[in-house]
Amino acid sequence: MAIAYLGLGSNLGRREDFLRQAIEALEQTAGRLLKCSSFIETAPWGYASDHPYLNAALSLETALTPQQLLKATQQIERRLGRTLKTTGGHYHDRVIDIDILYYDDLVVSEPGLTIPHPRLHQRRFVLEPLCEIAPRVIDPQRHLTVAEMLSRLDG
Ligand code: PH2
Ligand code: MG
Ligand code: MG
Repeated sequence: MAIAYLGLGSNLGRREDFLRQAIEALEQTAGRLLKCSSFIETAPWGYASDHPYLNAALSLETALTPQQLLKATQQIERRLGRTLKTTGGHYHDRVIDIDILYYDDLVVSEPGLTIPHPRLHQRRFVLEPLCEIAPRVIDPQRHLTVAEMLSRLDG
């Protein structure tokens, strides 16, 4: 069994419902929910949009490999109605986004799957909810805790 940390986001439609449905689907197909953060409202980051996000982070105990977990998250995104994929750093509004942030202390770099999530340390909308549930988890690439990375964003 591994422990995976996931980041969730929605900025279209009934955002809270989409997050709840994604969490329920993850419990059914990906593993046992250990902790879930509160849902926090955040401004769109990295692109211009009139639609604010709800973001959350959770931890799962999972028997899936990282690749299987990625497939499971993509299936749930499609099932909830996600259409556009991010291409070349161009973001789109979306009903649901599920990103793998950490998978134990594994470092994975392959086409379509990078763990830890490559931009996690720059993103308050990821670090803030993650810090609620896992302040002392250590980033295996940066050798900093989640709380340290969040405080470095502050100043
Ligand atoms: N996700 C993005 C791009 N920008 N901004 C916020 N506030 N929340 C997100 O989840 C988010 C974003 C790409 O996945
Ligand atoms: Mg994302
Ligand atoms: Mg994504």
